[in-house]
Amino acid sequence: MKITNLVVQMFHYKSRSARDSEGHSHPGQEHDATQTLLRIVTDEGVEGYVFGANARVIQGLVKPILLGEDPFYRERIWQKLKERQRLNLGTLSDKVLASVDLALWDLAGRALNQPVYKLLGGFRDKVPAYASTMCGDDLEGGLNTPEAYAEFALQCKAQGYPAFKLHTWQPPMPGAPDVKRDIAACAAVREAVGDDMPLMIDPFHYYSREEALTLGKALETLNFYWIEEPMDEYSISSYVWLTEQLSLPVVGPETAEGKMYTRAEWIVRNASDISRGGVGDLGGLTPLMKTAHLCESFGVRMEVHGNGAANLHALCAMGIPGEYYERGLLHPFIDYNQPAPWLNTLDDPMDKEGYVHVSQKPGLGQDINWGYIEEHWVADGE
Ligand code: LLH
Ligand code: MG
Repeated sequence: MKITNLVVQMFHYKSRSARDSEGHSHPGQEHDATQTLLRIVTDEGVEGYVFGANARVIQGLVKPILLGEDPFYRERIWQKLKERQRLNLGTLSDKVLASVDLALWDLAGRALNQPVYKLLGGFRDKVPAYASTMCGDDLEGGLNTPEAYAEFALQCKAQGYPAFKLHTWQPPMPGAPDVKRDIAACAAVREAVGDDMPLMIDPFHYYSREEALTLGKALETLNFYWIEEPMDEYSISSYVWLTEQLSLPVVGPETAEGKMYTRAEWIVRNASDISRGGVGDLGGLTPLMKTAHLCESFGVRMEVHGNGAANLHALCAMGIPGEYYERGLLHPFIDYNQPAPWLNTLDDPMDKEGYVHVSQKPGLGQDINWGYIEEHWVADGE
C-alpha cells in the first residue's frame, strides 16, 4: 500500500467557545469558525482521517515526505518527521506530528477492520472519567467564585463523574492569579462533594516556588488527589524542590516540549510523582505509547492529558494505567454531551457510573458527519 495524496478539507461551523488573550477557552458568543479534516489517501482506496490539522504545514512540509510511503510504516514516518523538526521548529510542531500519526493509526485500523486500541494491544474497553473544568472566569452563573465551582462540582457528581479537577483563575481574569482564592475554591468544592470524591487542581502555570508550595500544602489538608502544572515546566529544579516537600502527588510535565525524552528526564530526577502527556503534547499515539511504556518500566504512573478519541484509545491500551480520562473542558454554560457539528455521535460517551467507553468501530472510530462537512465545505488544500 502506498500513500498517494494528502488532502486537508476546510469547512465552516458555528462555535460557541472563545479564547481569551492568553489562549484559555471560555464560553462565548456564537461565531463562524473553520475546522479542517486531514485525509491521507492510498492507492488501495483506504483512507485515514483526523480533525484539526494545520493545512499549510501539511501541504508544504509533510506531504512531500509522505507521498509514496507505505502508511503502515508509522514508526519510520514519525522518525522522519521528528528529524525534520530540527530546522523547522517554528512550523513542524508536535501537534502536526500528532495529526499525521493519528491519521495513520486511523488508516491502519480501517484497513484491518479493528479499533486502534486493539491494534496497540487492548487492556480495557472503558475508563473512569474526571470532570475537568474550563479555567475560572468572571461570568455570572459561570466559574466566577469558589461557590460557583462548588455548585458545578455537585452537578458533575450527580451526572456520575467519579472525580473532579478545577482549572482555577488565570490571567487575564481580574484578580488572577491568587493562591488564596484558589484554596478557597478547592475548600468550597471539598465541602460540597464530601470527603470521598478524588479532587485535583490545575492552577496558574507560572506560580513561584513558594506560591506553589503554599497551595500544595493547603490541598494536602483538603485531601486532594494531585496538583498539576503549578509552575513553569521548563524549570525541572523547581519541580524537584516542590515534589520533595509535598506528600500530595505532583503531576507533570504536561506541555513541556521534548516528547518521551523530557518525561524520562523528569522521572530520573524525581521531578514529579506521576508523569503526563497527551497525543497533542507528545506528537501522536506513537510517542504516547512509548511514554506509557517508559513510565511502566520505572514503576511511575502516567495520566493522559486531554480528551478525544486518540487519547481514549491510548488509555484503553495502557497496562500501567493512566487512571482517568480527562473529560472536558467543562463549563456550566456548555453542553458537553452535544457532539461537535462534524460528528454524529460523541467520541467519549459516559455512562451513569462515570465510565467513558471506547468506540468499537475500525480505526479511531469517529462517527464523521460527512454530509455536514460537504455542506459547509470551503476549500481543499491539496
Ligand atoms: O490552560 C488551560 O486552558 C488548560 O490548562 C488546558 O491547557 C487544559 O488542557 C489542561 O491543562 N488540562 O489538564
Ligand atoms: Mg493540565
